[in-house]
Amino acid sequence: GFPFNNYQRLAVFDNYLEDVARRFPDRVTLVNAANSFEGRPIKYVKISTTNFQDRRKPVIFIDGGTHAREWISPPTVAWAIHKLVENVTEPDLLERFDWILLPIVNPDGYEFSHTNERFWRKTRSSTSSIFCRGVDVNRNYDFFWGTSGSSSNPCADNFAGRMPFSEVETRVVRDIMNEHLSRIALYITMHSFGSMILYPWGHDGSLPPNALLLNFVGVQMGEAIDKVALPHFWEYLVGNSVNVIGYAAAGAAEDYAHLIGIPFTYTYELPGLGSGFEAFHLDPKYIEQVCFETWEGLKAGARTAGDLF
Ligand code: 0X9
Ligand code: ZN
Repeated sequence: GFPFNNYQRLAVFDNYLEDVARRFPDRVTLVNAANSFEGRPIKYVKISTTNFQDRRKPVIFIDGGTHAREWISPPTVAWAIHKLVENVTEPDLLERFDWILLPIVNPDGYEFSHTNERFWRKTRSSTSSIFCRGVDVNRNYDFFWGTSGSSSNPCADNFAGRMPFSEVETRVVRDIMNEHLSRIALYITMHSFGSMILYPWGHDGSLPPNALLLNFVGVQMGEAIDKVALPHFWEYLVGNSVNVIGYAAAGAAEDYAHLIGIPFTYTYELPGLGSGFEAFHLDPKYIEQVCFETWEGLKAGARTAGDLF
């Protein structure tokens, strides 16, 4: 199984996806979506107990590792794979849904945060500056691109890129959304930190027409997590992105997903302890707990969104 006792390099995630695909061929399909800027394969799995190609069931799509330094994110996606394939305790989740699980959207940045700069956030693509690399994937979607909370300076951590979808990493997520658009009931992108569940619109804080339902599903998820969370973790806050996190940011994944028609779309800000950059580095002794409690949220989200879809 996957080693949840410590943070792992990209190769461990890649090997895990390959391993489960090999061991459970009737349930898991491994996809090598594209190569990152530096040539690393961006891998994801499709999980279905019937036949993914039948297109009969609603899809739950979860990604992680968009921001390189948010190391607690990828293991929560690996945990979901583990619970749907290796350690199935709730078969209804497989009977009702097909799943798409993409643990590391930004493999170049993730590796760079291990080898060079622990708090690297962006991709590693070349820019118009010879000194600065990388684009913020969560500013690179075509949703009010380049407006609030974004920079046109390639040296900034929130650089939106030279145009929408300039990054292959962003395009991989976009293409998954579009390929399965009509049946994706729930899209969640895993970030850290802050113990928050955020929903659209994140560029200006206005609310989409289904905000009441977005909030309802969000609260179900937050409460499911809080029920099993450690006492010294913060309680989850659920609400509109701008309202809850306190700043507007255009070009983000959950907004783009909702714009193109996915009804339930959220950014999770997973727990962090401490302040400033150190909060991105949650003590590895908490990885299992965060994975476990986050899975409670995901299950509640899938079931509630599934009922409403
Ligand atoms: O700023 C972000 O991209 C996210 N926070 S993080 O600290 N993980 O970088 C929040 C994104 C919230 N969603 C929208 N603004 N739509
Ligand atoms: Zn993030």
